[in-house]
Amino acid sequence: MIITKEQFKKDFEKKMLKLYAQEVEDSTVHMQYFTLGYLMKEYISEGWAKTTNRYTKYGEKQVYYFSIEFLLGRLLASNLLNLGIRNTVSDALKDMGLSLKEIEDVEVDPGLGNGGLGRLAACFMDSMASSGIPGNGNGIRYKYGLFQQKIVDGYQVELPENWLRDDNVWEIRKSDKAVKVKFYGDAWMKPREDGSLEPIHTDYQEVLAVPYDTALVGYENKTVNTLRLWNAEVPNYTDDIQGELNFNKVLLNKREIESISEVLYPDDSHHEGRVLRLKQEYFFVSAGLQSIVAQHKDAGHPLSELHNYVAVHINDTHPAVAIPELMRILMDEEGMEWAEAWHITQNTMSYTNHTIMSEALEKWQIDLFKELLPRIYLIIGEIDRRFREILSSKFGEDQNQIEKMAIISGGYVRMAHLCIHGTHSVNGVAKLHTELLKSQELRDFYMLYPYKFNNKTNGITHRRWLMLANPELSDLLDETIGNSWRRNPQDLKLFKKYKRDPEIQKKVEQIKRNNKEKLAAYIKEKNGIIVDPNSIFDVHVKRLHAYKRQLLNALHILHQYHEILENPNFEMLPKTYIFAAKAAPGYYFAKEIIKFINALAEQINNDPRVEDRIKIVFLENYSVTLAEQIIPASEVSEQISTTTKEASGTSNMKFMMNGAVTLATLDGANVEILEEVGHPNIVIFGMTEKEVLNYYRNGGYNSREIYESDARVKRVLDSLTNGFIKGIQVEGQDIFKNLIDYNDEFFVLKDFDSYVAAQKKMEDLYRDRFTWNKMSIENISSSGVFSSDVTVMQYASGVWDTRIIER
Ligand code: RUG
Repeated sequence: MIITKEQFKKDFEKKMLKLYAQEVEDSTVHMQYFTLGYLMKEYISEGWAKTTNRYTKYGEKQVYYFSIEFLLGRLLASNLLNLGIRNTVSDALKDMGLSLKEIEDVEVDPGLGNGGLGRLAACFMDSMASSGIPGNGNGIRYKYGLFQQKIVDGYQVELPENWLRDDNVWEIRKSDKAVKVKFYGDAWMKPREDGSLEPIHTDYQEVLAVPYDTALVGYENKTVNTLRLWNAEVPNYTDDIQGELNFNKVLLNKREIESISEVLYPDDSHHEGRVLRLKQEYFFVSAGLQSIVAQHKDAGHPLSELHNYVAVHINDTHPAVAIPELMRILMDEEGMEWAEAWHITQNTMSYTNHTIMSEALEKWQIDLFKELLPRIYLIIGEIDRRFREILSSKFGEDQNQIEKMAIISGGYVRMAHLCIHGTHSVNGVAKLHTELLKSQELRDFYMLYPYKFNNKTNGITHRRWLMLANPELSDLLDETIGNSWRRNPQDLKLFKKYKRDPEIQKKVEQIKRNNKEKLAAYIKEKNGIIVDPNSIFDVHVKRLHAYKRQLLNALHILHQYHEILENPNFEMLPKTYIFAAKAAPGYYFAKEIIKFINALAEQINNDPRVEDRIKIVFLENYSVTLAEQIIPASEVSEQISTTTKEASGTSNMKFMMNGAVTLATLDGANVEILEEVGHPNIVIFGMTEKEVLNYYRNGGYNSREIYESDARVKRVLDSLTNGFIKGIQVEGQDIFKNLIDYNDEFFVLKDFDSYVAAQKKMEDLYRDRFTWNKMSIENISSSGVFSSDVTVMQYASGVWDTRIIER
């Protein structure tokens, strides 16, 4: 959009007056944020309405991305950027004596996600809008996000993440678009006179799903897509209650109903928690599909053509109930026959798998499922019966094979199996991951449906992760290669020709230095730790999980500490190890690793013998906004998961785009990063995929042997249990047990030696400034292929069959 400074100032002053009855000069920064936010929403609204009308008018096929998480990050800065008015607004505010940066800092990160899965969904939303793809998000409007992490005495403490405490300027409540979702009750098939069967569902509980819409603004184009998040509310009982509900009962019901959209990933270690999770999943899926079908009918399109107008993407198995729910709507509400409904459903739905970790491939106990979703269970039963017929025709009497692949088996409903059978496309999120799905985890399904399997390597939006997070580097890119990379991120490769240019190298180094200084100031303010911007910033930020091996990193630091104590003249470049990670509340071992890292930090940071050669920082409450600050200041990107375990990773892409060098196992998208940058520009270590698979298949790994034969490993592990590291009596024992008595499931000790060597190699490379800066530039200029703009275009043409609209 085009707006002059003067016009903006007038609008801003008027809006402030309207909202707060106050002049700008008397306003607080809080008021300024809300004024600017609401004004932006006004600016966006015209384009938003036009886009929605355009989609309806031209009957364009629309994508609906169903996801349990959307980890959006702050929206003010990205909306200003995408509207193309960030500089104008910043200048205008400056004229008024205000600071855009300070105003942007008021915004609270939406608590709508946890990690890579949700962040990917957010990147896709930005990229779809920016690429002119008609793409909408569909999810839950959680009142509280995952949790707010505090570190107290080294331990993770979880507090409610009350992100909606103040107004959320970006959303619009659409009460008139509310729908009802049914839980519990009795469902059966009643014979009609003509012999056909009528589905009956009685005595159900109704929940009102009220949508809140948020605009997804495309980058300097005319597209504004919609993220629709559903809020669970008590229906207006006056029409359908026969007076038997007393006030207390209503209140009780209210609590139960509202809890559906209360928190992300409720604790599922007990029955009630598991019921709540399934409730959440069906809630947003049913509401989303009801509204999609209603819109489709309103536009006058025939239902038999739904799949030509609508693509529903199932992001991980959480929205898998979309398959039987669409069947229910088409059959029970629209009177369609099974065969036609199934054809439409399969052709509408596509599925992305994000992990080979079996614990994340959801399955539900039959009893729980049947009680909560009786009608949906009947439909899945029929899908399973028909699927078993297909399997019988392939595998004859091989009952084992049939049970292995069935959807309902062994007392469970298996959601991944449902997804593969009920969709037309199944994709993994990096080449290695997809190959592993095809050859290992989902091999039987690949044999059955080879044509459904495809790879779509993840991506990240360069607008947030480069343009917004690293404005200085963005300016340098504009100065050197022009600004075409902003619209076409693959043009970042033009920057490669500067890799040996001493002047540009110096500028890249200076930009990194400036970002490091800013992060150092943040660390000082938050953690009270003084870190040296001349030290190497070695960064490990992601969810805390044993397979991501924050433990390997911490054990290596402990090893370095021993080296220093043993040899006070031990030579090493000063290093600042930065961690940030949330552990799932019920994941005890992950929390112990957090405590271990903090205990290590406490001891090493305060040991004068270390002479500041090592500093460890654990930044609490990792979030998108924090990542935007950490990543541009990072030099070493720790991507050290056990090979085969990380489906893709996306922070690896963000780091390289900001000039960090990756220290990696050949896992997930690290493999493709290596393909892009080449061996001289990345440091690879650790077991290969074949080795890992061999060990898992044939055994033979004995972690105790390593402990007993490698003196460094022994020294490190013993110091976990002998009181050498203070304050980890319990944690130290547990970590020791995990690595030795339980044989180190994630090969931490097996990879220890090569990790130590890789760290050493990194340090040597860093010493040579020319080489390091060259590597850094190679990484930046090779990162364009990892823009999610590229990924969503691949989905659009290969999976969703959507067109790009620029009208
Ligand atoms: O762990 C994976 C990451 O490797 C991947 O990059 C990301 C996006 O595809 O998804 C993460 N993931 C997987 N998050 N949750 C799961 C399993 O439910």
